[in-house]
Amino acid sequence: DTIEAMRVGVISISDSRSFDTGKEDVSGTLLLDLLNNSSKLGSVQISRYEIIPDEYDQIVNLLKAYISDSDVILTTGGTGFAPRDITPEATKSIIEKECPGIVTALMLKSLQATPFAALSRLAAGIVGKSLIVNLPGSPKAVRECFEVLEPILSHAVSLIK
Ligand code: MTE
Ligand code: CU1
Repeated sequence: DTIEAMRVGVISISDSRSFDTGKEDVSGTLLLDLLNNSSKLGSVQISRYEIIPDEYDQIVNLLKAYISDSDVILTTGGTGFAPRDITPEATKSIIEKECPGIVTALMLKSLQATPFAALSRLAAGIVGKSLIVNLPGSPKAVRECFEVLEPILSHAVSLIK
């Protein structure tokens, strides 16, 4: 597959984690940790990492900015049913090709872990040469979903490029 390092951007989307609440970004840092220590992913380079509130325009603008230097963009949070959860809508507004197989794989795995997985509306798609995947906000969900992505990401990236 790919010889160069896979460039991965991470966006943590959460009001409570972004405003100065003193709340740590556990899910975002866990995701960075999983990416940096994966034996299956091959060489990974974290291109960017940011924490932003559940604001539609901020999410869209940041996703657009990440596209230029990320092969994969992983978001965590804002996929649920709460009024301010709009990560999937912001993601869908810019994706050119939907990736329902990734969504199905994540949902299948997640539903095996908890029936509450049905409450995530996560999306996945391709924009230009970048793959965007939404993950739910909890560290547990991040861990479970990462297991699904780990074996497929480098092949996905090699096809997009
Ligand atoms: N998916 C997995 N794999 N594991 C989980 O524990 N939690 C669910 C769901 N998806 C969960 C999961 C719960 S409780 C919610 S409310 C939704 O994700 C939405 O989470 P979010 O709004 O933080 O994105
Ligand atoms: Cu929940």
